[in-house]
Amino acid sequence: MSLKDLLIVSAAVAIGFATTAAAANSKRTFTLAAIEPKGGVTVDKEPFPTAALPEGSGIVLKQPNAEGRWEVSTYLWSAQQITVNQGDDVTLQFVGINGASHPTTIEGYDQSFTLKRGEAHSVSFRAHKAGMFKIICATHGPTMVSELVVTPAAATE
Ligand SMILES: [Cu+2]
Repeated sequence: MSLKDLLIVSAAVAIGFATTAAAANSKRTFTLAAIEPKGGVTVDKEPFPTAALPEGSGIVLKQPNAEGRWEVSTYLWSAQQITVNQGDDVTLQFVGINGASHPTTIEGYDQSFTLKRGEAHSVSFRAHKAGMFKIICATHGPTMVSELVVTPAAATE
């Protein structure tokens, strides 16, 4: 390998490192909507289910109405998992769509607030701690839980 070739390779490596370093401290923005997917049918097509459901208010099964229609729904954050890099500046924009109120905690990042329908709540922080942190609605367990995954910064950084 000539000196010129070596310089070209070195430059490419340097650019590669520069790109990696820039990516390690990015601004990341996500929207988590409080949603409630719903399904329903009449008992003449599908019988009302009798199997036990997980405990908690996160799954709602409504008895057949006068027309024999029953419904099932579940409360969720629209994103079940959010992955960022350690050091990223993260903004989570919460929007209340379904459900009157969601008392919410982001574990590990000391964030607690109540999200109401028709409102938005923005949380911004630097993801300084690597690990897996739950975003929990205290009302709608066990379904309304998402994961914030903070991947550790590379050891060379
Ligand atoms: Cu909730």
